[in-house]
Amino acid sequence: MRETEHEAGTGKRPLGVGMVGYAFMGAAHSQGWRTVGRVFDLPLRPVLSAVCGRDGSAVRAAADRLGWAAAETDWRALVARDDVDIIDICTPGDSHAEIAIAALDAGKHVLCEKPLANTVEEAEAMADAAERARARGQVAMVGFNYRRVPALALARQMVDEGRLGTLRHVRLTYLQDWLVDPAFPLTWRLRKDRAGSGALGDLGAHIVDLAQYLVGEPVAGVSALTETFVRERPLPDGASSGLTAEGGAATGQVTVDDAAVFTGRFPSGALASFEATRFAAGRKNALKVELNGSEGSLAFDLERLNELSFHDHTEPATSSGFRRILVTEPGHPYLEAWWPPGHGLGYEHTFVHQARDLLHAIATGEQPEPSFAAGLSVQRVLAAVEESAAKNSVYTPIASTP
Ligand code: SOE
Repeated sequence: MRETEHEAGTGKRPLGVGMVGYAFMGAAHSQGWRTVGRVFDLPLRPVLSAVCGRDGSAVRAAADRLGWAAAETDWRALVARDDVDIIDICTPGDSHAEIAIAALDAGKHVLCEKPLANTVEEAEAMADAAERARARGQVAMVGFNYRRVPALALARQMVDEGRLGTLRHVRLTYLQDWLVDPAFPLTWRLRKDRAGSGALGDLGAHIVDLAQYLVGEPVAGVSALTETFVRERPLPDGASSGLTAEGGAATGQVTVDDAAVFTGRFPSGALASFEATRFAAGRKNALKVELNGSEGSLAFDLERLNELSFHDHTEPATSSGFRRILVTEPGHPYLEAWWPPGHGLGYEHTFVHQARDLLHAIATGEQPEPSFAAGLSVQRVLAAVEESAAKNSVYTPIASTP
């Protein structure tokens, strides 16, 4: 994107963003792009150049609502635009590979929503394209936004600093309840051809990525069970997004899992347990992490996202115990740029931090994390979970990402 007269001399190079998809994730990413330059001091300034969707009038309305300068109805036209430097992919998984590879091959940087793809083969092709693009100075990142919760970034720092000693157990659950009602319609999120898998790829992908991020190693193998509790649902009647729709009289088959429960091993010897479901009545967006090491433990709950619980096991047993760290201080990850000490953040801020990390990577030339290789590594775990579950929980080793 060319520097305009207005920006010349400010030291902020404008970088055009083109986003594909404008439903829930598109709205969350738009919020991130709109806010990041006002909060973080970066050498680059994102410009919301154009948003893309197939329905012309709906995408134009979304552009107005979400703050995009233009609307496109063909993602290829978006990729071809001169005022677009970053392609942000917020579509269902069945289109990730095609759009991301085309965008990278066209010289654009790419941010892609999670899970990276619907299959390992697609994820491999995407990681290859990202590697080729890297040699040309482009970056590619997966939208595992929970890495950008300050408390979880702090947890990672504490693991790196050795505050937990040798990790023994990691325990992650991600529970929601929006499918409990059997009348909830069969939206794209319940179709394998669109979404790749169900709770596994949608929620399990987040906790697998977090586990690998926090432990610093890829999962080496898994034993899994998956289940589809409601196998037939009403087809959506009229317009639907993944999470909201009205059901009609006709019904169809659910082709994804409703829940996945699995255990895993890390090469270091740490054991992991995971549970992902959209059937946990009363649990709205309940992502919990617990790490137990030889020197201490950490616990996190997304429903209390400004807090991290820490138990220092090197303290005397008579006075030690879990204590609450309020992750709201300027010395904590991302927080210096926000409000005065003690003022917490929320879900939406993770998308601002995600945009910040991508722009920082572009400005410095460093490859951002999670890279497409990290996304591929998660994809391999998801595939191993499905393979293990198909064999009634047989332990399934995972070839590590080179
Ligand atoms: C729905 O389950 C969903 O919107 C996921 O798709 C997101 O990745 C998660 O962050 C919130 O829940």
